Amino acid sequence: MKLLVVNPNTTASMTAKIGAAARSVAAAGTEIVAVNPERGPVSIEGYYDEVFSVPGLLEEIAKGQAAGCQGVIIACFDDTGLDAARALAHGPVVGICEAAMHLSTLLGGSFSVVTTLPRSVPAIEALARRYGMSHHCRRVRAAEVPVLALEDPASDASARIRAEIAAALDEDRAECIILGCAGMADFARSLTAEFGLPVIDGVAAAVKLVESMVSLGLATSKIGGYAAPLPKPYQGDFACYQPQTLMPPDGAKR
Ligand code: 5HY
Repeated sequence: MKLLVVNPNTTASMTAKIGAAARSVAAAGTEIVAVNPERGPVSIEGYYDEVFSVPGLLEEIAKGQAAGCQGVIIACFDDTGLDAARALAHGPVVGICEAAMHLSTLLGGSFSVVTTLPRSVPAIEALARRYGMSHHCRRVRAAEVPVLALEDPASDASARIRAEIAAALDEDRAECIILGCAGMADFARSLTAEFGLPVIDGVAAAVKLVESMVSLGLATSKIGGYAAPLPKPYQGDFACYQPQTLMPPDGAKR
């Protein structure tokens, strides 16, 4: 099978890291196609960045689907554009936050999330409520690490993340830790060993969940809220995003 992993920000080095993390857990028969949009924010830190990452995300999903991808992983911990992506895509679409939270509940009774900046915390808390995880989520913590500091080997990002995990163990009674940024994907295995509890990376969790659904022949239900977008004119610069343009009925390559 072929799965599409979309980093909705436009930082190629982060996309490469995410792709490597996805390939490290993918099954032998699973091809991972890791992409990012050409247009949009270099990192997603809060609601405003998030909105401007969605058009590029949807473009990449349309291209990936035309290239034969059977499932989609949204590799941003805000699960950016998840509902629109599910309406657009034919196969299953999973965001890394939702995947990590569900996987965590199968491993422990509670979790804390360690994300990047304080501005990202409210959105993740809202996702926990939306996903029915409020009674599992002990706390969403910020390590005070800008997203792109995770791309800088000279930064103190790793030390800050580990300090926040230690605080979560001391203060939250968390039985699992979830890494709250796709850019942390390469830390999970070493942190699990170092701290002696499940430290979950949403990229890996989402890849295995989408793999499972595709192998079960399951896809997003299209009879309700995730029904395919209705063809209609979109005026002005957004004409390229009108459903019949972005996803031509004949599935032609864009
Ligand atoms: C992410 N931002 O996973 C989120 C994390 C955050 O560019 N990729 C980003 O800080 O919200």
